[in-house]
Amino acid sequence: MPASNEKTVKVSVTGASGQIGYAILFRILNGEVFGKHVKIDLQLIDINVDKIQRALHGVALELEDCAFPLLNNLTLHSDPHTGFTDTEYCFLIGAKPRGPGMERKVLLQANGEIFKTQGVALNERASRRVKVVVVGNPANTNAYIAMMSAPDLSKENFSAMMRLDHNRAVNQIASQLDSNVNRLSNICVWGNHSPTMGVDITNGLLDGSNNLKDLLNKEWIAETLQPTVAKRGAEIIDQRGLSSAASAANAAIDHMHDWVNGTTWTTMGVPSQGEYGIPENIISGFPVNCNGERYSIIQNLDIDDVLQKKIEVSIAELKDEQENIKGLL
Ligand code: NAX
Repeated sequence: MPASNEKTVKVSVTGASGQIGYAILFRILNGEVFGKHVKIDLQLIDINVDKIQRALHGVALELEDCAFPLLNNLTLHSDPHTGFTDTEYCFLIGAKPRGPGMERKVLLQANGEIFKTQGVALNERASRRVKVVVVGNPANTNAYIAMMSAPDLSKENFSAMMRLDHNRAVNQIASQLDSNVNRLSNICVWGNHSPTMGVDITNGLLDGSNNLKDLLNKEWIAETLQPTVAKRGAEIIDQRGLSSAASAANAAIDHMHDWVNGTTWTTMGVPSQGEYGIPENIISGFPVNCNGERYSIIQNLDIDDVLQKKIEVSIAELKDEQENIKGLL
């Protein structure tokens, strides 16, 4: 018999039969986001094309076959309105991939329409406390579109995943220092989830007290760290023949886990309220703390000229993306 005080959360995942979906669902049901004692009503959403819906049914069969004790209820949807009903935690992963020769503008438009529909559905159906992380690319602008299409929800409900860039940076730094990632703190990534993002180690620490600024040289940061993180996605496609999936799923789990459970100093893509001169509503990577309920952007940090220039370039790219989808909103 379940204990009467047992908690159940409602979680929605779009693009559930895709690569990242396949890598994330089993971990969510294993308790890696909400804990080992929180039951889950899982609402899976993918588009209504026969082959894809069959694939989604196949994923559902496998989820059932895991006999996860935390799985309370599993439902499959092609309509986000039903898939988002009362949802409290939402992973927006599904998006249209960039086809060969497809212009970025065309991709922005196609995905813009998807995220507008999903924003409207969240506005109508989701819990007012819903936490949304957008993974589908272009993640920051898709999150902006969903947020602007959901006027009855708080802007704080929406975020974009910058955690993969963050994790990539942390791993590179740990490896350069021949250290462990656990010994590093206060690192973040600013701007867009794209090669323009800016890795920031200005406040970074090793073992809580040694400044990374004193341990890493400027040339390595500019010539190795920054480009390695910027091009990592392309490097993985080149080597694996497919885009990053398990590491992206892992980053989405880290993102939601820390938002739900609290943390100090991580990176989230969240709407600006004018912090650091970044225009209002631009969804940029920021250093944040989370208190288990809400995130807060860390204020009053020093930004040197090199980083400032990088942030400006990345924000200009985000403004350009917004300009391209203006007609949708
Ligand atoms: P896949 O093509 O394997 O899967 C995408 C799934 O989304 C498919 O099953 C598709 O049918 C579904 N889908 C498409 N439109 C939908 C809609 N309107 N509603 C619901 N489902 C829909 O892609 P995958 O490798 O899983 O990547 C998913 C997205 O993540 C892509 O946009 C990708 O570019 C993006 N990524 C974002 C990252 C980030 O750091 N923010 C990193 C990894 C990844 O590249």
